[in-house]
Amino acid sequence: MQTTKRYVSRLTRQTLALVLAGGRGTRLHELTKWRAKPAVPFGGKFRIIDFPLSNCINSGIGQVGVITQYKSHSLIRHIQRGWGFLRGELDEFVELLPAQQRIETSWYEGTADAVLQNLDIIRSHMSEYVLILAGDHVYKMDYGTMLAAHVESEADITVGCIEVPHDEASAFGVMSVDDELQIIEFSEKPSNPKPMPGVPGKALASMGIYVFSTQVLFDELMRDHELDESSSHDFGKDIIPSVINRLRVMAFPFRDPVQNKPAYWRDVGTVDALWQANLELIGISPELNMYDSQWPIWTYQEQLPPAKFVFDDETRRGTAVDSMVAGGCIVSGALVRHSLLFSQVRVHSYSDVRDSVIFPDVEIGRHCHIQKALIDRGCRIPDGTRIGFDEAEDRKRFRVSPQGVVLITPEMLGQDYPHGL
Ligand code: ADQ
Ligand code: ADP
Repeated sequence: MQTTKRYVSRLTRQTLALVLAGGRGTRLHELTKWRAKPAVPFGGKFRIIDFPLSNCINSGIGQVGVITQYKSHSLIRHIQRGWGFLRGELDEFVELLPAQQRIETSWYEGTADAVLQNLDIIRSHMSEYVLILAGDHVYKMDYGTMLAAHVESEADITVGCIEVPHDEASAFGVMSVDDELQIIEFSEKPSNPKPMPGVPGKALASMGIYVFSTQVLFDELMRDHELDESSSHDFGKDIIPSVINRLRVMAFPFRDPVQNKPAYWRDVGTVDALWQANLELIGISPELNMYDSQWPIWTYQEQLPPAKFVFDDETRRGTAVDSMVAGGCIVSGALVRHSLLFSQVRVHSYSDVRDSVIFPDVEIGRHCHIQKALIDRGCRIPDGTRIGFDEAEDRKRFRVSPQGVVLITPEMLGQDYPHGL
């Protein structure tokens, strides 16, 4: 494959990326009551959408539109504040494309409709390729290699794919491919997913990311639009299954080029998955390396002082171990173990926090004992609170996930959500 740097950078410059960031992500329950899933905090100082956006910038794709719809306030604020550093004079931008009834009076229906409603904007960019991305997955991917594969294989559409455990496959679009990697079958969220030939425990899942040659995208969106009632106007449900017999639709397996295995890719769509993916980061050598200077994850960050640990002679505490602690945190007279503290978290004397993920601006009072919790932004945990020790007690006030993670939001504590959630 012709993946010389110059060749790939010519392709990335001819590409417009559209990040679909309008979905709610209902399986995150109260965490997405007031924010879209792509705006959910991740990794101590990021939000989920920073991953696909950083992938675009690091891949050399400077023209990016973010299509928003559901509860987009915090997402819009984050992007306006954090992603304005691109150089407009070099035609680099992250542009917000809110649902705005551009074509008809309806709001966005499915994902394809969300793109269709921005057709005139896409047309005005005159790019050769359009890369459609989901805004709600955590991964580091060079889209340049996917674009190169699209061009080399003379595809009309290329779908990013990854191997997933067979018993989880019915949550995805599942495909079968021929020797050349052309997709010959595609079913969206099948109840009986087909295993990969020769690999019974795995299925080949769509990552929900697509390269379209621009004219193909226009033609297919218009064709789908005309179907009206018989289509839900969704890429996974309608467009991809309807084109595989007519067009050349190729699969692009997302693999780790160094370790030659399926790459790190997480749909942190449930409370358990979100808690676990965050805590994995504090392991000794996590699969997702955020300390990689070759592939920085960009974000909006406030100017904050360093984390502070105040040792208290009486409690003999004031530390965090086996943990990650973001800027602006103060742990005073307390012990934090195997936990991830986002920015500006305060943990007060005599308290003990373990196996927990604490979102920004949380205050944990004195004499609190907290384990296996996910605490949402802005919660003020009253002195003496115990969480994670008595499931029946926890269930009365909070949400307990199938794997026993206790989710706590300001509303559950009778408190207001902070501004800029
Ligand atoms: P799902 O993840 O179920 O399946 P969907 O809920 O449509 O697909 O979300 C895809 C992306 O679009 C998300 O980033 C979401 O935020 C966004 N989105 C959803 N509705 C939107 C709207 N109306 N406006 C703007 N953005 C919107 C898809 C594919 C599967 C594939 C999985 C991989 O359909 O084939 O396997 O992604 O996770
Ligand atoms: P406790 O954790 O025992 O309830 P405090 O809330 O008073 O006690 O905080 C303990 C320590 O945290 C303080 O002595 C101080 O060193 C530090 N601290 C608290 N707030 C700030 C602040 N705004 N700036 C700098 N340090 C602070």
